[in-house]
Amino acid sequence: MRLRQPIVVVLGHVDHGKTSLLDKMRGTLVAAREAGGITQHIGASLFPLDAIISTCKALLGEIKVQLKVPGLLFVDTPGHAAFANLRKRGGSIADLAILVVDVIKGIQEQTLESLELLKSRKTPFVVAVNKIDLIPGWKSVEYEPFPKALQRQSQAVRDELEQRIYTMVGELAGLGFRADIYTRITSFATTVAMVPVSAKSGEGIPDLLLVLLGLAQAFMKEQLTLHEDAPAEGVVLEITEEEGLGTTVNAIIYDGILKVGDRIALLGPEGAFTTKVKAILMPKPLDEMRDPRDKFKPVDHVLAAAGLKLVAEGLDKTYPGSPIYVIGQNESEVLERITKEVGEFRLFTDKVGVVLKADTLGSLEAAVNFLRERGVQIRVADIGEVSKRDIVEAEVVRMKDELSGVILAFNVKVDPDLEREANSKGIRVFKSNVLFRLVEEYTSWVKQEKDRRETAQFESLTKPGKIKILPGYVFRRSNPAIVGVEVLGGRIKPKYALMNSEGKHVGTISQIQDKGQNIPEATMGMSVAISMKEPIIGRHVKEGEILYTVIPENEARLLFKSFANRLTEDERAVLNEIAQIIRKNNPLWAR
Ligand SMILES: Nc1nc2c(ncn2[C@@H]2O[C@H](COP(=O)(O)OP(=O)(O)OP(=O)(O)O)[C@@H](O)[C@H]2O)c(=O)[nH]1
Ligand SMILES: [Mg+2]
Repeated sequence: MRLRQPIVVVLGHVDHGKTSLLDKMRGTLVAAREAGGITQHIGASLFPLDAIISTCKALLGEIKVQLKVPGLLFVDTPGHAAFANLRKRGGSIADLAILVVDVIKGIQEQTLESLELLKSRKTPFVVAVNKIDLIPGWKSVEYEPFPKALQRQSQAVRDELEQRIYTMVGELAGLGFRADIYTRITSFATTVAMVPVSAKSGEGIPDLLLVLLGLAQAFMKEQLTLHEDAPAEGVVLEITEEEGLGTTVNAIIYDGILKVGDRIALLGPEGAFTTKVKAILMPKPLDEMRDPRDKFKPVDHVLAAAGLKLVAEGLDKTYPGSPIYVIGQNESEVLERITKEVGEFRLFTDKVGVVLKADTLGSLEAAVNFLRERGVQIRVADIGEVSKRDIVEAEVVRMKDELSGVILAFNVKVDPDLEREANSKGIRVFKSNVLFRLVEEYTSWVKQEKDRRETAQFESLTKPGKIKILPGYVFRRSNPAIVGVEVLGGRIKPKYALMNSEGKHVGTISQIQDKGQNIPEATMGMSVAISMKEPIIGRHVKEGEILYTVIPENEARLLFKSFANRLTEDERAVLNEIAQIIRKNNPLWAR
């Protein structure tokens, strides 16, 4: 059984040191030259096993693990967004990832986004706690293993580092990841290893390489088995124009063998299509490159895992994140597979849901999964800029549900004229390059709008109120009747109808006055004067009588079912009294 190189991806927040870390790792291996150098791939670098081992041995002493993978293929620092494109059905083509976190800055927005992506793609990862040389007082020795480097430091430096790392451990725990410094881990299967490193001076880098190899070795035998004769499977990373070659794609092949002349199936905006591989290009070694335009050397086949450039007709029709499947026996089967695969997240439905646009297949898939996890309905999900058609779709949705009639633009440009057009139709366009911020902006807007609407609806409902006609305070008997009342519970407002304790309507409040001034409402404990056109005091209403506000049944039902928590305690009590009165004749009232 032959194993292939694990594909390793470096991701993390901007400026936390992804590129530097990869460069520094390259640096140590280049130094171990006699062991066979690094092979440059397209968009990736292959660190051969013997070079890694001899580096680690020199620094860490004898290595116990039996290592069988032929090396590590590092995909050149795609960053968190491009990581999404390293997709394959149900996961990532990255076997392992290094999440780089700046020890001074800690976990930041794109770190969170990276963690989300790693979680949703189920990619095992190591946390490189980078820039430890920036801890004040740190004494550097190039490429020293971390435990040794730590011994060299003063107690204050050690405490500072420890405290920063444990803050991070706490944050990771809050996000659902158990993590610890790799030297303290007993089970790498259940705990994320943290390796303190400096991409500047190289401390911790041997440890990082060894932890990666150990993880690959221990947990991924199955996944890393190379099917040497199987038709290749890969993914499009980038589409690039090359002088003299036309449109080419940079791709990673993660299983099987790819040969010149193979027919391959890919995906694009028009759906699945096939083409024939005209050439497979790898980078020329630097010493063979005479002319900077002469960067590539053709090869007739490659085995996984590899980063390469493909030349073929029609590659301008594909997009980043597209699968690449070599067609073996059955072309229609492969096309069907590829179409089905993308059908799960390129959506054109008539659901009442949002319109989602993203820049690549990978980012679209990530966004669809993210929205689904949060229960957001999606009507359309597609790749590309926001278009007139998207506005039309959102408009249709908006007629049924204003809160879903929106456009979410993830990593795509939005033409200002189109956005204005959308806005003029009341359609909001949410845009961001950070997925969880995009979704959070949308969901918190939805929440605010719902709150606002709920408040407006609650305000419009008739509130429970209970008053007593004060004996000796009849200012006018009729036309209109004007009496002094005390509010015993809840509230009264002008235009509220009143009933007596038998449920009989006695009149409607015209005005409420307090010390001769009209007021908009009176609440529990207030004594005020009210005027009513209808009743004659002494005949329809007696001095000292208790009256209640008349609440329409549908409003009462809402108060009971949806707004009970917004009512004050006295309002709730009065509402119950009112219900009891009416239910004597109508037991099902407001139920
Ligand atoms: N002191 C110190 N500086 C570092 C270290 N790693 C990276 N830097 C510096 O941090 C800055 C950002 O490093 P990069 O490697 O470009 O970071 P990146 O994560 O690749 O950044 P983007 O690709 O822009 O997302 C550079 O100025 C580096 O020199 C480190 O370990 N120690
Ligand atoms: Mg970088």
